[in-house]
Amino acid sequence: MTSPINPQDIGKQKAGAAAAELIKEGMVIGLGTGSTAKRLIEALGERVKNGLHIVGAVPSSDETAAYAAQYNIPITNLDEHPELDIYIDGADEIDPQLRLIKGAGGALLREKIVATAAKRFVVIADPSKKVEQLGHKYPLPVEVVPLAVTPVKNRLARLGAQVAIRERNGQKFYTDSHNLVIDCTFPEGITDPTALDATIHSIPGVIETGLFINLAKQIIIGKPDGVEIYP
Ligand code: ABF
Repeated sequence: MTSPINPQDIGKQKAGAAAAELIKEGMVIGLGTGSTAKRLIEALGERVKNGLHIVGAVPSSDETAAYAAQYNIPITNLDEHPELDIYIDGADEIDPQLRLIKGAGGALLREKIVATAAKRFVVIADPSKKVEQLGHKYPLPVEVVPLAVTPVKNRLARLGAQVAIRERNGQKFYTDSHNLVIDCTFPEGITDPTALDATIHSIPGVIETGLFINLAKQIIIGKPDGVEIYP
């Protein structure tokens, strides 16, 4: 297990550990992606080692699948279990209405599919993720079919976004589903997330956006001295 070295990391660990306690015997769960989700997996792994039996976990990325396997968490999929008891994942930004920007890790499509398959979606985060308005700290990722990336990029720019095709190590970044990601920065922030999401979804070639609206039911914010839970 990674040792927490700063208050933010300790907060992630507290949030992950608190969320692991929500997982009960016999559940089918969804596991998120990112460093906070890794703290959840570690805490859940400890509970599994101590005898907790879960039916299975649907991972939201290949990286999470591999990490969960290291902790002997049984992996399943949405064909075996199309309905999940709970999905727990991190976020990049969380607004007061529990709307989220996700996808800095590039797993937005699978994250949204797994989140919508769950009866309950709980977000885990450190306090830096709370914002008054979405879009000021992180760009909005848009997952796009590679064939359509240039026309979609131009359309997104016409919506007022500063656009960049995501790269990693100097190469185009491909998602687990073999698509590209366009990161969109809106200089004024995102004033109407619902309308923007609908507009972007109407562009042919767009697969998914990192806006998660009306999906999160609860937020667990971890701090060095404990957790805050909303609502
Ligand atoms: C996933 O991991 C993503 O949707 C989000 O981009 C990121 C959060 O990562 P971390 O917990 O490392 O801040 O949840």
